[in-house]
Amino acid sequence: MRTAYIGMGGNLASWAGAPEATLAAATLRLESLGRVASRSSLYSTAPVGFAAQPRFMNAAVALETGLEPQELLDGLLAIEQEFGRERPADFANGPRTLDLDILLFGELEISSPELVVPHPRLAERAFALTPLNEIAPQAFVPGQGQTVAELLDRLLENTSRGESAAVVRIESSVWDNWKERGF
Ligand code: PH2
Ligand code: MG
Ligand code: MG
Repeated sequence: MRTAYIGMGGNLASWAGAPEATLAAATLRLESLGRVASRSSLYSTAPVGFAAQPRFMNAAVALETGLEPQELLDGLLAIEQEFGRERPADFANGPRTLDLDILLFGELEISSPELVVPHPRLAERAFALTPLNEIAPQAFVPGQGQTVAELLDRLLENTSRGESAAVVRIESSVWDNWKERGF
């Protein structure tokens, strides 16, 4: 068994409802791939990469799993599809119902055409590092030689003030009660 840290994001409604409901419902579906050992809070985040789209909801989940990396990736892509994820070939950072990314997979380093772990842009992305830091500050990020908490400190030092609206923790009863909604 290993612990995989999954970054979740979305900024379009799905059949489950608004993005926070999609993330809650997707967490339930993650239990088909392992055991959800912990979850971060929910964050409202400014879009990165392509600005003219709604804000995202982001969160991170620790998943204890016996799956191999490619099996986990296949499972995550299938869950994205269940929630209506579309992938236009010419529009990489556009709006989506659900994105499930493997941020870390134990201390594995993977570099295949389908999958790169740790996530190659983790160290640059406060919307991924902030929720991850909540549940795994001491997790070691192979390739960076630093922990999650150290990477987030470094990122925030290099981020100008005035960007405090970029990642905002949100109270959400749908997210808190993910097991009770009965999606
Ligand atoms: N995901 C992206 C690109 N930009 N911005 C935010 N705020 N949150 C995301 O999850 C996100 C993004 C590509 O996966
Ligand atoms: Mg992503
Ligand atoms: Mg993705």
